[in-house]
Amino acid sequence: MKAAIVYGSASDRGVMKKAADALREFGVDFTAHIISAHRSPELLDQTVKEFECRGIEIIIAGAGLSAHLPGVIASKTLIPVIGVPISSGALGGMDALLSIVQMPKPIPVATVGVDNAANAAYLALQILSLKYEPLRTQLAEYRRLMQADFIREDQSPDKL
Ligand code: RP5
Repeated sequence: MKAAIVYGSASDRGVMKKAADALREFGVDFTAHIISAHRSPELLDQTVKEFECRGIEIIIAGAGLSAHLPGVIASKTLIPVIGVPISSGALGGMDALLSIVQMPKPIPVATVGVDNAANAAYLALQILSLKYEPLRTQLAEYRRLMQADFIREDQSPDKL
């Protein structure tokens, strides 16, 4: 199982670490790259080609502001791209959210909520689990425990 995490600036690291943590928790190998669609376009081109050669199966791409990174990656490959809008800048991530989610057909980017890099990883894990049975079992157990914790801890009426 191979994933790649790409983000547009070192200033995105804190958000994107949440994706890395979730992939690690489930034992999925990944590489991480800081690349900008605007500031280092040639490096982006080269890196996407390397993803294809290395058999990368899913890409998580995070960016803020005009946030073209996930869409430009998606335009260069058939590997599915999950986009993470990042709340850098004056518009609090609304700019990045609209930029990432409003891709023209037939070049989709599956978009998660602003700064929700963990959800990007969980979606990546679910997609990978279609192919990798042990991962499917791990995810099912994770959901079962999460549900049990939620019912035990959060639903107690005496917590008012
Ligand atoms: C985007 O611009 C990056 O993804 C980052 O969220 C934002 C600001 O980048 P820096 O100016 O902090 O490098 O391309």
